[in-house]
Amino acid sequence: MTRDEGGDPLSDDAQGDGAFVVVANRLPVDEVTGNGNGHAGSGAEENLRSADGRVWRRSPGGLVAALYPLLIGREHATWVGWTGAPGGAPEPFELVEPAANAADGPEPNRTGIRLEPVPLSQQELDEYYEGYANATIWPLYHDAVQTPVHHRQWAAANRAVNRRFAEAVDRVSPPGATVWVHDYQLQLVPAMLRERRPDLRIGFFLHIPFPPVELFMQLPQRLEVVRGLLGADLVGFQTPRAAQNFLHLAHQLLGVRRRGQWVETDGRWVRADSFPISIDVDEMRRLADSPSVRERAAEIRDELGHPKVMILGVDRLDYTKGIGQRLRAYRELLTEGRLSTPDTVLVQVATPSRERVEHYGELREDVEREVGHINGEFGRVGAPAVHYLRQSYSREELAALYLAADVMAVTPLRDGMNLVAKEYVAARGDLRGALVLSEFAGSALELKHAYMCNPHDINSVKDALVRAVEAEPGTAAKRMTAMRRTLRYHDVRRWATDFMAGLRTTAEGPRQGSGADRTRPGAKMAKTGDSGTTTGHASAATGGEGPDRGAA
Ligand code: ADQ
Repeated sequence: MTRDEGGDPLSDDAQGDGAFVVVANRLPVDEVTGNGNGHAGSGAEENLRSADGRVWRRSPGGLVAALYPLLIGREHATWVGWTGAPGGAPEPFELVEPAANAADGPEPNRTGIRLEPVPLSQQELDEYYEGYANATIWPLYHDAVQTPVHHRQWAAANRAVNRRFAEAVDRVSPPGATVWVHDYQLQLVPAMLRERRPDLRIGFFLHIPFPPVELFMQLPQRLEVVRGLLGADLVGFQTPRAAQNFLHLAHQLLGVRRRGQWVETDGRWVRADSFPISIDVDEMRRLADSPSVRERAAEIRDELGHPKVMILGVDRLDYTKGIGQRLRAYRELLTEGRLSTPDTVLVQVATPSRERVEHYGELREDVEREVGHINGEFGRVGAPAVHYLRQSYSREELAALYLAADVMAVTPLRDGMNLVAKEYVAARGDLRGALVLSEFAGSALELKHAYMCNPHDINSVKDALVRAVEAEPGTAAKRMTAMRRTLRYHDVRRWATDFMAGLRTTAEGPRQGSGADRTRPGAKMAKTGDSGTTTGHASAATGGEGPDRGAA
């Protein structure tokens, strides 16, 4: 997609000269080396090329899918991030695409996206990325469904790498530029950047949940992280609950004055609010409507042996996604005869993810063992009960899988949003298919007509699966229609527009009457430094007014 096709969600951005800098752990591309790295991508995703002739491919993942369409074609767009390979980083470069057809002439098309690579050594990757980001913060922010691991050395590496990112942004940002920092790996960047560049307008968006106060209080670097986020003008979250958790925490931990969605810190007002992310709805619709994808969907059913019911799961292989719970629910349904093979088949696509982090290796073993059990018990020659595909796929193949599936099972134990659920709904222009959705996914707040389940309760997952499988076509179509209506007005452009509009208006601060001033005299707690303790935090951690964990 190009930005010309649907207007520019950032065009009314009046900041500075319109310069726009995105900061994320990863650049939006992977380098294609040798035979193409074995990735099953296709089409435009494999056609990106930098000026020095190196070939790049759009990387898979929620953030990239969301932001790439907003940057492409922009004159002053820089993306600061890591290339994906340890060691020295290449010189900054601009992405270009080969001419799409002869009419474009021999000149490749400029994308306008300047990539500013940030180098990371192998040791930094171990400590900052796999350690602090993915073994400390990730589990802590997902309800501690795995025990967070704390190492002071990881926290030090996190600090050093966040500083390097802030320095890179400082280097590439013209005066008055708008900077949008993304996600849990870079929570210290907003404050580090503000210290160097008070002229910048800084937004931060957290793609994962923000935990309730009592959980967050476990983090040894809790003060540093909250102060880091408060360096932004606008801190965006996926859900209102997450924003409330953060506001409540800032008030409790730092004693900052609060007014509605705003808190005052160092003489500035910072807004925290929810901006639920979405997908490029038109792209998914177009894909699902294309004859080749439709043919491929029919072919998939054919290859599966024409089952009556195809259930689909598509997830990164992550313990938050509830893949184990889903498999267990499916096995019990087969055992009890509420579902049967070969009439029913489960296709589980599990993208390899964070394989060097210990919990992930264990998860993979558990999932593969369970798949083996189910197939051993319920499979037949040529007709396994579970098709387990630990691979990445092209957008086209994913769309075909969505179209082929009667039931889409999205059962995370906790998820910031979950784009797969939205992609499935966007793909089902035929109004067929049913979505089983965890009430602990951010998307459950919008996709209210899904078959909801509590993945912590296997019976609940089983019941939702059976209700979805047995759904009467008219009812399923009504549910799908309602969910598609919601998505139509909440696509990724709307997300970006809302966030950027919110960021612009932070200059005005909270208006009088925009919310109650929740400052309570005496609420301020004594602070003893970044890793120190606070007096009175026990009451903050367990205070009755603290938001609970329920997502829906
Ligand atoms: P993720 O945890 O990665 O994202 P999700 O929101 O589902 O989860 O996004 C995954 C994306 O990767 C989807 O666009 C999906 O199509 C794609 N994908 C999944 N499996 C794939 C495969 N095998 N091959 C190719 N592509 C695949 C994080 C947060 C989420 C939040 C997003 C965006 O954890 O809660 O919704 O960021 O903010």
